[in-house]
Amino acid sequence: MFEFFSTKGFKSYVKEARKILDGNWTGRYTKPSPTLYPHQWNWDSAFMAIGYAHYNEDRAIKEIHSLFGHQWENGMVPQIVFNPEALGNYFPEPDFWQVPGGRLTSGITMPPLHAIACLHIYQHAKNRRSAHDFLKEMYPKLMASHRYLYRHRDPVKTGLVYIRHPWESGLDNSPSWDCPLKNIQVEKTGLPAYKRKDLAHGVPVEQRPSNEDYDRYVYLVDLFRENHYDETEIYRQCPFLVQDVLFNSILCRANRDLAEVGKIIDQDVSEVEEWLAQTSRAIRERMWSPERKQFDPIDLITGEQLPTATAASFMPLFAVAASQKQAQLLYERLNSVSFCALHQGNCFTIPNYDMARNEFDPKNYWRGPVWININWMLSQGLKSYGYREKSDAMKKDMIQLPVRFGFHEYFDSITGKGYGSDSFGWTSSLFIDLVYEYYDEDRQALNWLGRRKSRKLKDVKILNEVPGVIPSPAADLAPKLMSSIGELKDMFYSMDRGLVDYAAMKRSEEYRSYLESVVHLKAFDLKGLVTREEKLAFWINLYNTIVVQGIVELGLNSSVRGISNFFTHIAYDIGDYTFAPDDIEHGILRSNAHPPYRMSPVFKGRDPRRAYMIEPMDNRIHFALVCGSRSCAPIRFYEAGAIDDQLETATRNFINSSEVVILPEKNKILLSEIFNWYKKDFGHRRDIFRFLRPYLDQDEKAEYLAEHMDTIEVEHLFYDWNLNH
Ligand code: 9WN
Repeated sequence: MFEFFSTKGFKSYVKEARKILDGNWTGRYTKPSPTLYPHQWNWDSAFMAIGYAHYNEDRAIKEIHSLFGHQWENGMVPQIVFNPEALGNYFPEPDFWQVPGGRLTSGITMPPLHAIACLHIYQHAKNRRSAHDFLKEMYPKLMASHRYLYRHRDPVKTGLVYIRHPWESGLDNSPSWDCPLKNIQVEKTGLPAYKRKDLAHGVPVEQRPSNEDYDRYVYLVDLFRENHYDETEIYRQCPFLVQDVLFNSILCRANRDLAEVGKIIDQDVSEVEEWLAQTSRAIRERMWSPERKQFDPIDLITGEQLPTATAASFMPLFAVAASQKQAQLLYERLNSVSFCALHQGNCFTIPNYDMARNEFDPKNYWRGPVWININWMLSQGLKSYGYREKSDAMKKDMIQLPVRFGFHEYFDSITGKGYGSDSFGWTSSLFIDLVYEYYDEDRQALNWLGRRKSRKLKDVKILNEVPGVIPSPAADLAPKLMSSIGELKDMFYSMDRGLVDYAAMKRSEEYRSYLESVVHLKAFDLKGLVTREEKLAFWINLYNTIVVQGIVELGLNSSVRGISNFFTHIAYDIGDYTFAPDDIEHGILRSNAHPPYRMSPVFKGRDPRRAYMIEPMDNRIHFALVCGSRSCAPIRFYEAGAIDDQLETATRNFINSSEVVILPEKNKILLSEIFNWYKKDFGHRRDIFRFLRPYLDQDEKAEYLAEHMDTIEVEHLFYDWNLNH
């Protein structure tokens, strides 16, 4: 296996993302989308600034300034700042809100992400001095916005603030609000006349909130308007008052960052620290549901928790408010089939709603699709608690979604298809942030490998030596080994949680007995393998076996990237010779072809192992080896008698997975890096297309490829180094 962490190719997508942001930029703020959302939105602006911070500090600062330029006297930062030049295309606009003083804003707020964005701007600033001035200017405004929340949205001092409209949550039609909204009795005749405008921009109705939802949204706005936006009155009368997990978690994290901001500019931060302590305690103690082992919002009208199954309930990870024990339980749920586990096929990172529930809808807005902003926050939260592998896998998925499917508002959690608006602001800006961070981590990883030589195995580590066990010949050794590996997988790998308990595996009796059988490879007579089929099955199985054993022995966390020379420095002694995974792959199975980016073949000169090369090579082996791609077929036992069918199936599965994506609308085909690394085996573009053709499901995309073989643009996807289990 060839190991190279490739980031090439993203630059063009970063360019595309920047172009989208340029297109949505109005000179003062960035529209969330070109037509659906023409005004300035509260938390969108924070997400935009986070992306801009990497390459256009000035714009990041202007974005925040523009929003806070419309902060209310009571400190509230409004959900929408309307652009007078863009009125007429959105509902509701100022004529409907009628907020005091004729302000051009809505009369509600949104999750307070701005302290987080301001700190991020400062941390990435090239011009530290002007960023310092920016923090000085923003600090009192941010303080006023948090003070507003604690004063007006937590009147009985619980440490948790309430939202009074689903739009304030940012997740408008989240299933979490079904119950409290249903409790609002709306008489159609009592509602002011209104016309939805969100359905006039080409987004299908099934991807947007329902009319029943809109009636209630309007009902609540009407109530605020009638009460002249008086918070005390609204608190008395509003039928929707919810302490939301996402809102409070963001506030908690924003307090943390605001305290940091205050310290940078030498302020007394005791008030913020008090808020931080109160809210994180209240999240931990009052929002936690011990029975459901999750965080749930609290409905202040009924006084009850609202049992939910949305991604918002994991948000205390982002706040760093969950205890270690709570975080572990959250992780187990988050990394399960309900929310797309590591290595699980047919899903893309965390959807907004439990995929196992009846109400789950992969297309409808906040009722199932994947949202980049939610995943961005959760991946940071997971990293803070040490769930690095999951956090990294999420980052890759977040990068891959727009690369494969475009810069959409949200994505189908099963197919990845983009929905809602295209050219979406925060998808573009957070993509930029992720790629910048990814490049950075990549650079650090490479430096780290260079510096820390100890993570390289110095000598070849023979994995089939057990003191006291004498090798003896056995003809059915290979099938025995595979069934023994299968047993280990059944016992120690949990598919729904995506976890492998390597430590327990290593301690187990089953592993000991597996080790004892692998010793006998030393007495195995390779000449006993006569037919091409026998040889193929034997070597593929052996390759897959040694990789799994290598991971267990070296204590790697299911990714071979933990050791820089993994594929050359673990080996089995077989008969008179030693074989590392690279010897098996490139020497035997690829007929001694050069490993990619290496100058010489693995068997040099008269290496006697050349006698076992399989010629001609069968390029389908690439889809049968434990290749590290989550879309690979699971490790299976290959049998000489069925090897051709099995390789056909493995190839077909791979080619129809997300490793080969045809995008007719972009005249592009995205191909796994495997086709790039192994040009020697697959040839160049036309040869690759010819190879793909018989395997591709016969649909319009396959037809498109057949008709555009000469003009279609090829791009390569980056490689996921997590093992396929
Ligand atoms: C209402 C702008 C906003 C996001 C929200 C998202 C959606 C508005 C709408 O669009 O809400 O605020 O009209 O649907 O739910 O999170 O900020 O992108």
